[in-house]
Amino acid sequence: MDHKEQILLNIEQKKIHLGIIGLGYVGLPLAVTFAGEGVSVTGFDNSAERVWAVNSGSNYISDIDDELFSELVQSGKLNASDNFGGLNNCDAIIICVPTPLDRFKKPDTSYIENACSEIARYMKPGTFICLESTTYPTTTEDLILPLIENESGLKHGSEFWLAFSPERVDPGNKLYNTQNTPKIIGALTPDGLEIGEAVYGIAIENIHPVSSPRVAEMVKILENTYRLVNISMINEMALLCGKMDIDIWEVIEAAGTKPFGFQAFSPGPGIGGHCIPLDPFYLEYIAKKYNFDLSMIHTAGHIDMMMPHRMTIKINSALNRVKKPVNGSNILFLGVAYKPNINDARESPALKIIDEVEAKGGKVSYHDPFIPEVVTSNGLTLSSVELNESTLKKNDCVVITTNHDVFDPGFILKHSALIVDLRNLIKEKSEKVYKL
Ligand code: SAJ
Repeated sequence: MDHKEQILLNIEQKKIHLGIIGLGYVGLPLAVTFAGEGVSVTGFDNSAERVWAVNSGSNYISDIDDELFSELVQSGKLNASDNFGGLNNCDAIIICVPTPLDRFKKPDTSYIENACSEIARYMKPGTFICLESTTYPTTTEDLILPLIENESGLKHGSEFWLAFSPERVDPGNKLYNTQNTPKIIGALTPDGLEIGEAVYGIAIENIHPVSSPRVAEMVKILENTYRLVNISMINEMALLCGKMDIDIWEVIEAAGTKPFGFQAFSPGPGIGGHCIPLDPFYLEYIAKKYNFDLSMIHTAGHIDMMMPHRMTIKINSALNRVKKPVNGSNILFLGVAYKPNINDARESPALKIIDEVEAKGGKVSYHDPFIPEVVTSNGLTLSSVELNESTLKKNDCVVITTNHDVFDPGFILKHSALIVDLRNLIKEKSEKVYKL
């Protein structure tokens, strides 16, 4: 029996051992989904803290059910390790590591390269390897393939197979999860695609194969570029409407009555998260290799980069109308998570606005029920304050930066002297509310 026959048989009998590198908001839900289908899964992560948390059954990803997580760990179906030597026991390895930008907004593929070097060092012949991290098209064929072949001495196509299958995790989404979100996969060979579809078919309901890894890589980055461009576009429209005394929210609601050809996006203080504001710049980067300037991404990025500054000006204008300078005013920010009902503040525009306002002398504080403490990029360490009548009353301005469902608009409106509402939380018209 050759390697391909062997792995397909093991998949069919759910006897494969799956390794997942990177136990973040993508890797851990994926590990739980496979373990929940009876596959034995080892998660690999450099963070001893995360490894300890997994092996002690304490879940740290809010979208995962705590009880299920603990059961899977206790049953031995799911475990974690920071010793990558364990990759030698894996029949299939899925890479879910970060793909950030460096300080110059250029792709940082070091996490992918380090993971692939560990795989090449320990993998056994007959292993299926799939990258899920969002990256620029051609990464799988031009970066990963030669790295693994050279460092492992194994031959792609007969001794290992390589594919790309983008993650589509939407943190906080109660409707769509890892199992029921359609999964795109592209592989370098037909055998690799057949094996990849069989692996993912164990745990995911709907698999959509495409003709190559670069198509799959482009699918994902198109999805996120679509969001960056449209969110930036609606934010710029909101700023114009503010100058023209037009309620952008009324415009969007009315435009939404068109039953075709329009998708509503909500204006906000800027785009947070570790995907939408970053991933498209991987595409802008690789396009230059083909002498192609993706001007839409560049422009959308510029608009988004300016949003926190424009929000600071809005706060300044609101205080100015009640004859108060930013300097010396108490300013309370409601919500620092990058979007509602989640506990993640990465790239959150709220933190960028807090830094700008604090730099102008504002006495800043925040309340976020999901995030007890933050450190801003200027190194400001803040703890979430209680949200009650006295907190609201003692602030000169309350800024709504994230519209968590738990926030009570009526209560906030009643007890605040001045509100800058950047998320359309307060629907009631009021002289003391300034909208985006
Ligand atoms: N935002 C707006 N207006 C909108 C939509 C979003 O201001 O109309 C803001 C949000 O507040 C947030 C940022 O944009 O700060 C990004 O929000 P998001 O939900 O688009 O992004 P993520 O990073 O939480 O998750 C997205 C997934 N979201 C959706 O599909 C709705 C999906 O695009 C990807 O699976 C995921 O990024 C990823 O990993 O790429």
